[in-house]
Amino acid sequence: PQIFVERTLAIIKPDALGKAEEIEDIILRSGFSILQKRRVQLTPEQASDFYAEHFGKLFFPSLVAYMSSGPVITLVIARDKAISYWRELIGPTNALKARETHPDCLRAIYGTDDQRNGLHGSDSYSSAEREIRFFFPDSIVEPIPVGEAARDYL
Ligand code: DGI
Repeated sequence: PQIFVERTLAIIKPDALGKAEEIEDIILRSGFSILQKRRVQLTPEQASDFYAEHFGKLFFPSLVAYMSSGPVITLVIARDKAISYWRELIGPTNALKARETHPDCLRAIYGTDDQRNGLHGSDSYSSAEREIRFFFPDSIVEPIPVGEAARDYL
């Protein structure tokens, strides 16, 4: 089968920033390459733009306040099936529930509750495209087919 190196956007959120090195280590040990990395202090306006799909929801103002409460680290990470694999690794949105159902996932380990869940991952190809461009405007987003030579290792 043709293998694609897919990219996704990961964010280490303000509450998990102190564990960034540990988390980056886990990312690398899970078969991802880290292609780009930026430490960013989001303004409330930028956080609102990033989470625009949630505008109008009850938790929106507090989500924006949280995401702009301190620096975050944004990473473009890549491997085959990166989008779904990273979502699986971070686990369910609510870190408290995740501790019961998926105790090994990163949100269970580094998150606190339904808002402060430590990590973000794009949930689809179209959000990965938008979110990578949001932080890395010059970045290539399209999956890269791995060359013929790689087939010898399959
Ligand atoms: O894609 P996810 O981050 O897993 O989840 P999402 O896109 O539904 O929500 C985006 C973020 O908004 C999520 O990481 C944490 C926050 N959030 C989601 N649902 C709730 C919430 N925050 C609060 N306080 N309450 C919620 O029900």
